[in-house]
This record gives sequence, C-alpha cells and structure tokens, in this order.
Amino acid sequence: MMLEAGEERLVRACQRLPKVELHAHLNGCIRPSLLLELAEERDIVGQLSLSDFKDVILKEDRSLEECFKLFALIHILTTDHGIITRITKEVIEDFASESVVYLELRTTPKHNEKVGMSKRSYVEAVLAGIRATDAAFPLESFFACEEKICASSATMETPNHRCDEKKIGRIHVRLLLSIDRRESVEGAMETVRLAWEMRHLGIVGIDLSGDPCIGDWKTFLPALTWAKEQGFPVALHCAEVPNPTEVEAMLAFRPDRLGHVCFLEDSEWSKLLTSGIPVEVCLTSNIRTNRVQSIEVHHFSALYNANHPVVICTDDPGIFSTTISREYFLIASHFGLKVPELLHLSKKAIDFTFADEKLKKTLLRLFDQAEYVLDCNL
Ligand code: 6MZ
Repeated sequence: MMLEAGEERLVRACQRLPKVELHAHLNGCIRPSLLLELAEERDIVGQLSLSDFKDVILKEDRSLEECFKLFALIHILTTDHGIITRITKEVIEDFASESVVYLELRTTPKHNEKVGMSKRSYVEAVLAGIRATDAAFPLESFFACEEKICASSATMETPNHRCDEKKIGRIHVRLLLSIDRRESVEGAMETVRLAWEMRHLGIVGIDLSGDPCIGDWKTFLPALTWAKEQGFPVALHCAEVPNPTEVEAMLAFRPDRLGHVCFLEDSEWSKLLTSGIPVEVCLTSNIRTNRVQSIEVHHFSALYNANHPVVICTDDPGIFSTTISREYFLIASHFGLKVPELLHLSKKAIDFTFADEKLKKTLLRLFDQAEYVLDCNL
C-alpha cells in the first residue's frame, strides 16, 4: 500500500516513539515463520500434516473461536523448553525493534508430563529467554539524537537523519503469569503461588485470560484474592464477550488493570470510569475478532476523552499481524492524536506498569528526554 508523505512520517514516528507494552501473550506473539518451521518439522516426522495447518497459520482475519483453535495448535507445537526460550527471545527482539522500552509479557505456565515439563520448568524456560536478551539489548530510539541535540547548536543539520545509526537505551522486560479460564481452583492457585515465589526473578503479577466463553469467575477468585492479599498485582481480561454478572464481579474485585472491556452496559461503564482502573486497549485484536465493529466506534475514544487511564497494546501481534507501532499509528490516524499526544499516552502508561518505583523513575527519565528531543524537533 502506498502511503502519502505525511502518513509515512507518522509511521516512522510511531515506530521510533518509545513505548510501553503491557498486554502481550507470549504465544500470541510468536513469529508466523517460526510456527511454520515448527509445523514443518512435525510434518516431516509424520506427526501432523502441514497442508492442513498452513492456511490456518497464515490467515489474517480470524474469529475469536478460530483464535483459540490456533492457540491449541501453537501449544501442540511449542512443548519443548528450548522452543519456549527461543520464542521468548525472538518476541523480545521484535518488541525492542519497535522501540518498546518496557515490556510486560504474560504467559500461561504449562504442565506436560510427557515432555517432562512442569509449570515451574516452563516459567524457567521463559526466564532463560528473557535473560538471553536482558543484557542491554540495544534500542534504536526515537530520541537517539538526544546527546547531539543537547551538545550542539541550532546549526546542526538533519539531526534525525544522522541519529538513525546511533543506539541507546534498552528494553526492560517483566513477566505476568496467566491463569487460563480452563483451569481448576487448584491449578489457578498453583500458578499464583509459583508467580509469588518467583517474584524476585522479574515476575510482577497475575493475569486471568483464556477463552472468555469458558470457565466460571468463582473458580479463580480464591487464587486471585490470595494474590491480592499478598499485594501482588492482578490484571483481568474483562468483557471480551457479554457477561454482565462476571463484569460486575470483576469490577467489585478491583483489579489493578483490565483488558479489553468491549461489552459494558451503561451502569458498568460508569463504574469503570469511577474506578479509575487502567484499561489495556487492543484495537486490532478487537476488530479482527469482531468484538468491536470498526476502529471509529472503538471505546478507546470514549475512554481517552473521559481522561480514563488507558494503555495501547497488541494482545497477540503474531496472530493478528500487527505491531505496537501500527497500533499507535491506528490511534493517530483514526482519532487524530498528534505525535506529542502519542508520546504522552505512552509515558502515562508507566504509571500503570507493575514495575517497581526505581524502574518507573528510570522510564520516566527516558520519556522526559524523548519529550525534550521532540520539542527541539518541532
Ligand atoms: C483471552 C487470550 C487472548 O499464555 O500460551 N490469550 N485470552 N483473550 C484473548 N484475546 C484474543 N489472546 C491470548 O499465550 C496464549 C494464550 O493467551 C491467552 C489464551 O489463554 C491463549 O491460549 P500463552 O503464552
């Protein structure tokens, strides 16, 4: 698709803008090329037929139901500890290349006796992937010219151009452990206790996710309440399908963040706005899965205009063929936000992270520098 010059500039700005990603499912971020590679390997040893799955993997538009079918396939293909580590590493590299400076990944710990995998060993494999990229992954940044601008006079020519090669900064990665809605009371509790035990390793909270048509909120409540009692942050997938009883219960629980919130009745909407609970907005995911009819009518706009805390996220970039930069571009082009407003939106998200205060301060400093550079370039 041909872009006009102004649009191209916006695409580039969205790409370089420092960003905070708080809602990304590890296995939903898997590169389609890796999925195909893994399916091919299984095809060769006769475990599955690639031709049956190729179209499923490469399809762009999928219903919510098809999404969960694809997750089932992904989970069949990614049972190996080494693969989990590789996916994690690649996912972090992909987000870093989109100028994400803080990433909260989430994943459901899996238990599979056949391959000697326990929930703990699964999480250790993910952490190995994080460690492999954590050693100061270089970040090509929107404000890479910061030093030059500060040190130079106004005579400097095309600073942005020269800055392209310069690398500064790094991506900070933290992990949430997800409870899948198919899990039992005990399974949910095991995940929460594991997360709490491993918190010194960068696990910063709990997520409740999975097929929203399955499971009962009451099953997860003991585990989520226990997390809350420890002061451990909780994010909930909420109202991805209409379910007023559950939405009421979730709002009453007062989680630290809510994902999606596509189907809220008026009274729930008012409660959400009063609560001030930050919302993780996943535009493309909601459109592709037909949760919202079009971007124009997406509730991002109502939340943003009400000054409600929101953070722009991808959900499953590998599944929905999107990137975090593209999500910012969609916000800018459909709702008219300018680059400084996008930067402000991204900076505000630092408040909603589950990072410790020290890291929040580091991130704030980084965004202050970005704002300064932006001012210099306007
Ligand atoms: C609810 C979702 C989701 O945990 O194996 N997941 N849950 N709604 C969604 N919207 C589309 N997208 C992903 O990553 C895949 C898992 O994340 C959850 C599902 O439980 C899915 O199986 P992990 O890394």
